[in-house]
Parts: sequence; C-alpha cells; structure tokens
Amino acid sequence: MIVRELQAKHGGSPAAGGRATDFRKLDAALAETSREMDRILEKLLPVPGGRHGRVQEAMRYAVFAGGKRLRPFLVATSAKLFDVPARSALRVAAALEAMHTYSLVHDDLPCMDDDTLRRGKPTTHVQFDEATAVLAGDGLLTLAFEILAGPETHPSAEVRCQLVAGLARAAGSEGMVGGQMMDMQAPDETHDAADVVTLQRLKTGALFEFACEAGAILGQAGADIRETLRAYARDFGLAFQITDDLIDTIGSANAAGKSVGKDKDQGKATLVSIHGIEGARAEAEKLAGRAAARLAGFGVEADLLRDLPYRLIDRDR
Ligand code: GRG
Repeated sequence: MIVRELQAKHGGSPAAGGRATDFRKLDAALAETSREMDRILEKLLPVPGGRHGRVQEAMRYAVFAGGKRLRPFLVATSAKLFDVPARSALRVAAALEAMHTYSLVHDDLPCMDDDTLRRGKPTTHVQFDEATAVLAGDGLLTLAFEILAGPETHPSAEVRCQLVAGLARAAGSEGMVGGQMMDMQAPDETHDAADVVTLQRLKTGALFEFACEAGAILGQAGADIRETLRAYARDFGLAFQITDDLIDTIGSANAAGKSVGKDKDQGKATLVSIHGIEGARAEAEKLAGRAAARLAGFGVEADLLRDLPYRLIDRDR
C-alpha cells in the first residue's frame, strides 16, 4: 500500500485519481488469471525426468514461486478486447511468463544483481546452484518460443511468426537485455531522468509492451490499435516501475518478498532518487491516469485495463 501510506502521511489525491477506488472486480480477475496460468504452465513445462531432470525441477521451482502473473493478465485481458479464444491467449501468456521468469532467475545471479530472496523464497541459484539456475533460465527462455511457435497458439503461421518476432524484439538487446546492460553499468555512470526512463522502458517496459500488443496481434488488429495498446503499456510500465522503486526505497523486505534498499546501496539513480518520494509518487499517479486515458477508444470491455495501473501503484510487493 505504498501510495496509500504516503497519502495517509502527507495527504494528497486518492490513488485512483477519481477512478477505481474499488478493486474487487480487478482483484478477482487477477486471481482467476493466476489460477489459469498455473494450470496451463503445469501442462506446458516439461516434467522432470532423466539425468537432466534437475534443470526442469529448477524451471518449475522458479515458475511456481508465487509471481503476480501480471504480464499474463495483460495478455489475456488485451486479447479479450478482440474476442481471441482463451486457449490462444493463455498460451501466449504462458510464453511471456516463462520469459519473465527467466529474466528474474538470471537477474538474481551473483554476477548480476546478486539476490538471495525472490517472492519470499530463496532465489533459484540459492535453492539449486548457479550453473543450474543459468540453465533453468535458458530453458525457460527457449521454451517461450517453442510455445509461441506451436500450431495450438494460433491457426495462422503469420500470426505465430509475428508473436515470435515481437517477443524476441522485446526480450533482446534492443529491449530487456539492453536495459539490463544499462542497469549493470548504472553504478559507474551518471544517469539523468531521461536515461532512467530509457533504462526502465527497455528493462521492464518492453515486455509490458509486448504483453499488451500480443492480444492485438492474436486478434489481427490494425497498426493504430496496436500502437494505442503499446502506448498504454509504456505509461503503465513506467508507473509500475516507479512503484517498484518506491517499494525499494520505503517498503519492507517482508511485504515485498525480496531485498529492499538495493538501488541506494548500489548507487543507482531511479526516478525516486531524482524526483524524491513525493515527486515520484505524483509521477506514478500521472502516468496511471494517462495510461487509462489512452484506452478512450474502447468501451467498458477495457475497464479492467483502465483500473490496473491505479491498482499497481497501490501495491506493496
Ligand atoms: C537478466 C536479461 C536479464 C534481464 C533482467 C526484469 C529484469 C531484467 C530484472 C528484474 C529486476 C527488477 C526487480 C526490476 C523491477 C521491476 C520488475 C521487473 C519486477 C518484477 O516483476 P513483478 O513484480 O514480479 O511482476 P513477479 O514476482 O510478481 O512476477
């Protein structure tokens, strides 16, 4: 409840900016997607077996560690705007969650962010060992593309190719990997607000952009609609990231399920260190409002997506 806590302490407008003050419907939808994801990931992840079973155990450990399944929710909910069959959307959502999980497993490694706690549990390299964690990440990354390429994902091979290319771009050196590179160099470099936004847009934003566009790709929507959803994701992603930085600055490791205070310890610039806690909070609220407003062209069917950014700036993990 990071933003609410700040409001209680310092006053200010409601987190929802006058919109979603009651998140019950959204929370129920998030919980339902989470259950659906567990079911489909259970089927799609390899069953540990043979002499190489250890890597598959580690893949499962990381995937079923209790993530929020936020990216899958974005895929599933954006796909509903285009009446995409749930089976297709859930496969794409599962592929993206596999990709996201790989990034967390590798990010936690000693050679990267060197973390021992994730989602309230020992990180994968702590639970297993470093080599197994590297391989589990590799296994999840490649599984993501296997899932997208499968004919059950969409009857059109062209759509499947677009999904594969879209996820590869988002996860690669012009997306998440590029952002991670910037992040690794961050303690040795001076970053202004624009640099931080670029870093975040690549490191965490690119997968969110893919998540929101994926529904439109599955629904074979036009370029302008795809761009609308990407713009929503950019604002949403930055609001999400600022909240993550607020959690890192003023949250507790217990509630967050991971170490906090790391950015400051590592001397990394964030929008919180640049704008201050109040400034960052105000920016997150502005971005949440702008994300919701991007969806003005849709009807009530987009309400869950409109509410989501407000919900996420109100989280504590
Ligand atoms: C190793 C190539 C490579 C990339 C790593 C995403 C990333 C890049 C690192 C994660 C570092 C981090 C904690 C970033 C903050 C924002 C973020 C992505 C948080 C984790 O996402 P959530 O909150 O996680 O959706 P859950 O656990 O709910 O799935």
